[in-house]
Parts: sequence; C-alpha cells; structure tokens
Amino acid sequence: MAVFPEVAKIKYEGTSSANPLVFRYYNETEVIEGKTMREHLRFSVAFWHTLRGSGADPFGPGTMYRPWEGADTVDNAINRVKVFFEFCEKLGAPFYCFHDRDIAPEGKTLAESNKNLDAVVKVFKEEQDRTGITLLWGTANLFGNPRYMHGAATSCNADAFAYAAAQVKKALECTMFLGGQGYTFWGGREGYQCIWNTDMKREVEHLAKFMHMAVDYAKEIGFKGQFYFEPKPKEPTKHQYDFDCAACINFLRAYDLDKYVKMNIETNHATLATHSVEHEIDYAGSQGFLGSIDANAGDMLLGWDTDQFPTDVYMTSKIMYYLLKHGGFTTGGLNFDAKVRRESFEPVDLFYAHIGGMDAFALGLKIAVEMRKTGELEKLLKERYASWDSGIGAEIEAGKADFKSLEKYMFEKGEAAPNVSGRQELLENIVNRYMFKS
Ligand code: XLS
Ligand code: NI
Ligand code: NI
Repeated sequence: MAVFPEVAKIKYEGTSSANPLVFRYYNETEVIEGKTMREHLRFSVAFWHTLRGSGADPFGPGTMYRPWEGADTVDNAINRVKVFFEFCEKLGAPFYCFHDRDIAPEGKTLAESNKNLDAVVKVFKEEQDRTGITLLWGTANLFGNPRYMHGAATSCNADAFAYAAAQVKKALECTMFLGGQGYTFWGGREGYQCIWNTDMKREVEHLAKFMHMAVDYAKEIGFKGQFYFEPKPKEPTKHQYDFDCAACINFLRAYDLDKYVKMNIETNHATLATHSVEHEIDYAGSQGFLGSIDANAGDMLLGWDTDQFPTDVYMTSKIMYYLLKHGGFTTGGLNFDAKVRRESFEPVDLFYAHIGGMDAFALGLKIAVEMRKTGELEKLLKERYASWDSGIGAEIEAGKADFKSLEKYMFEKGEAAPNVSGRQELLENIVNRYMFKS
C-alpha cells in the first residue's frame, strides 16, 4: 500500500504550471552542455533528515506526523526503507545517503548492531535493484552515542577510537555492498571545547591515523568509492578540526591523505565558517579537492546549522556556476542535507521541500549555463588579470624572474602601471541581468 497516496510521481510541467507537486524547472532528461539535468545535478535524499528527522529541538520533542513509524525495531527499520524508496521514486531522485545508525537500530553490543545493520542493508539492496536508485555515499554516526562524548577518532579514550574504527569498518562494507560511490567523514565531535584539557597535536594525529586506516581497509576490500571530508567550523564542538576547506586540505596534505580524500562542502557549514558556499567550492575546486555538495541553506539571522532546504536561486546559480567551472561532479552529487521546519510536520511537506530544492538547483543550472555561454563575466575577469598574460607578468608566471630582475625592471620603469577598475558593481549588475529576465 502506498504511504504517500496523495502524491503521484512528480512530473516536469514547466513554468506555466502552478501545481505545487510538479517540477517547473527540473526536467531530468533535458540536455544541457552535453549532459542531462539528472547527470549534472545528481540529486540525493538524506535518510537521516527525511526519514529520521523528528522535529525535536532543545525546547521540545518531535512534532512530525509519520503514520508509518513504530517502535525502534529492525522490523520497523525495514518498513522505513520501503517508505523511503517510495518517496525517492515518486520524487525521481537518483541517489541517497545514510549514516549506519539512521537506518538500523543500535544494539546492546557491536555484534548486535552489525546484525541489525545487515538485516536492513539487505532490504536496501533489494529496493535499489527494484528501483535503480543508488547510494551516493555512506557514513557512520560517530557522535550520537555517549561513548563519543569526547569525540571518536580524536577522543581521549582509546576505546572510543577503537569502537569508531570497528563502526567505520562495517559502514564501509555496507557502503561497498550497496555500490556506494563514496564515503564521508564528518567530524561530529572531532574538535574540542576546552584547551586546558586538550592535547591538540595528539588528537589531530589520531584523526589522520584513523583516516589512513579507513583508506587502507578500503583498499583491502576493494572499495573503489571516493572518500570525502566534510568541513564544519563548530557545532557540536566549539573548535572543530575540519573548520573549512582550507583547514581540511591543509590537514589532508600534512598527513599524506590528499590522494584519497576530497571535500564534501555543505552550504550552511560554509556560512558558519563565515565563508560563502561558492567560496568553498572555488577554493576546493582550484586545489583539486572538489568532491560532493551537501545542499542546504542557513538563515542569515541565526548563528547555527539550521539545515534548511535551499530555495534561493541566487545561491544555487552561484553554486552551479562554480561547480561547472571546476568540471561538475564525477562521484559526488547534490545531497539534500536539509530538514523541513518543525512546524512543517505533514508528510507532504517532505515533497514540497525536495521539489523546491530541486527546482531551485535546476533553474540555477540554467542560469549558470547562460552566464558561461556568453562568457561575459569570464571576459571581464580575464581582463582584470591581463597584466599577467604578457610582458613582466608572463615572465613571472613562467618562473623567469627573481627579486633582482624585478628590481632592475622597476628601476628602469620608475613606477608601476596604473591599476584597472575592479568593476564589482558592473559585474553584479550583469549577474542580475541573467538572474531576472522580466
Ligand atoms: C552535520 C553534517 C552531517 C554530515 C554527515 O552537520 O552535515 O549531516 O553530512 O555526517
Ligand atoms: Ni552534511
Ligand atoms: Ni549541517
């Protein structure tokens, strides 16, 4: 029996439609720059928010009306998988992501937890085979259980590290069994609250050791998926070691992990780090570390990870512009790490939320492609750096200059050439022209 009887398969109807349960922009088979929209955007549904988000906040319990829910048993977990696949099928999302503990109840022992996981993962596989929907990336919840109060890989308690290692081992096996294209590390509590009780050097080294163990085990079992590291500057800890892309990439390079791990960039985490998401994408992309995106949005007036659905087309256009600039996705995708508001408690709200996010990205893709096609922005950007294309600039870039030759050059010239305008306002006006056609 259908769990969402009032919702049929979400179709593309175009911009003339006012039906809230259709796509107005996301036309999965439409070809843009040689790829279908489906291939460009690689949408993924996050199991933890969409099926496990209860709406609880620090001031009150969950509010979500989920008629299919029951006790925290394996049977109910299996039923949830079927609900999930009905949802993804109706939505037309090709991928999904999960944490080990979202999909199956934690047992009293590790062995029992693994047994529960096996029973549920088996049903995921059946549903994947039935629908063609597949796993974008898997991950392990290394932050919820109280054993991880001091962190997992960075815990002061060596047993917490050992437990986390066993958990990730199993999560990698499950991810591989499901044909997952990646595996994500997010430092749930890999950071600290108080410097007086923290041996930072030791903790960071342990984190590197942990990731190396994961990489080694992946090689051993033949898991070919891409590893991702997901930056977040704070929450739950005050200082997270995975602060932003720059901090993560420095860590990966310092500990010889750069060959194996790329970035999974989340919008709301970027803004918590006082960056924009496009800054993080361009930074990671230009360093060769762009992997995947956790698509969501924060709230300008709130200082925490609100994980809202992205509907701001200005933002999605920028994301798509910089994503295309760096060649688009290979293994990654747009994973909606986003939750409906506590007040949006009906099941149908899950559809409105995802449809809105998918349409915002589809429109963003179209706008970004237009901006790239005319090359108007690119041309102004290139002009700004023209002094590097010939003469002394080209010599410096080619490694043919040094301090002495540059001093000689300036002695002869006397003064630097005049600067050119940054044209910020002009550029922003041009962007608005692409954004708003009427
Ligand atoms: C939490 C993170 C988390 C990761 C996966 O803030 O975004 O959901 O994406 O562990
Ligand atoms: Ni995330
Ligand atoms: Ni988040």
